[in-house]
Amino acid sequence: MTLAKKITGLGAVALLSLGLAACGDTEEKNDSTSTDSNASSVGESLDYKITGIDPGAGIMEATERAITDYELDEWDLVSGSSAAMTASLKKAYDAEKPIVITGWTPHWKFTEYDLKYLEDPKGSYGGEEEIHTIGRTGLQEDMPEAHQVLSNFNWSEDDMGEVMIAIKDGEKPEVAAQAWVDANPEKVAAWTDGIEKVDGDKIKLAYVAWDSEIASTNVMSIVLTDLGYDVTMLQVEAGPMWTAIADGSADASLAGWLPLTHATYAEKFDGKYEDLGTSMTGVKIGLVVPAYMDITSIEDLKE
Ligand code: PBE
Repeated sequence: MTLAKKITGLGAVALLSLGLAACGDTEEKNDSTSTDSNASSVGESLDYKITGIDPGAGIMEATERAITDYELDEWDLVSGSSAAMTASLKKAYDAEKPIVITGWTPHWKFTEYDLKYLEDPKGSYGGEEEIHTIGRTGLQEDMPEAHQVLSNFNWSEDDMGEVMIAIKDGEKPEVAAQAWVDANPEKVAAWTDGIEKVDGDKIKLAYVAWDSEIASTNVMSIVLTDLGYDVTMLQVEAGPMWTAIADGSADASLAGWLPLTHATYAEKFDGKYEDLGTSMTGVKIGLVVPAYMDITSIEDLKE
């Protein structure tokens, strides 16, 4: 689109600011209001790259499936980490540039930025997901108290959000978790009431460095410590996390996303772990873009 053509579509105020900006800056910059203005499609403007997270995450597998389901042959899913993804998102968002990320709820990014899920008519990302607590076999026998607390554990998206946002704002995870525990004695009591204290028994919680699971695992670590446990938090990748529960090298994890996100892991280790129940319902995974992007469905990435 030429500059002249674009100006015809602009209002007086926009025209004025364009004129003013043109005095001090280059015309070229004025012409690129969002991103690569020469690109004719979202794909082109993004070099056909979806910004992913750690390779073992279930959302990565779901995204590969979406690429197949929607015949997005030109697109690549780029792996990285949760932290790298949010850094890329911030950079794109601040510049009002397009970006497509692998996103999930609950996550503070939806509080921080105006984002939307791309519609998924083919269901590559499933529907409503749940977060499950999983334990090694034999946990109930060996540590009945912890087993009970872990089975009781459930909280809301808002609860998790408080911890996640505090961490995002620079608080140390254990400090943010402690603040939540201190502020919510009745919720903690619902998980621990009637459970006897132990005397320094060692327990290992495996988790992946996803913002949601950093929050939950830090909270549970404090709750179990207060019950007398000697808690180790083991940060690993998703595959090793499920393996650690299955082979008993870790005792439990709060990071099982089911039925779809971790279906491959759950099937692979079927019978080798115990599902201790749901800590949160109505969670979700999918492709997420800034609200200012002019697309609504994964199908729109094909253009
Ligand atoms: N997540 C957060 C994980 C589960 C928790 C959606 C990034 C995943 O995709 O495996």
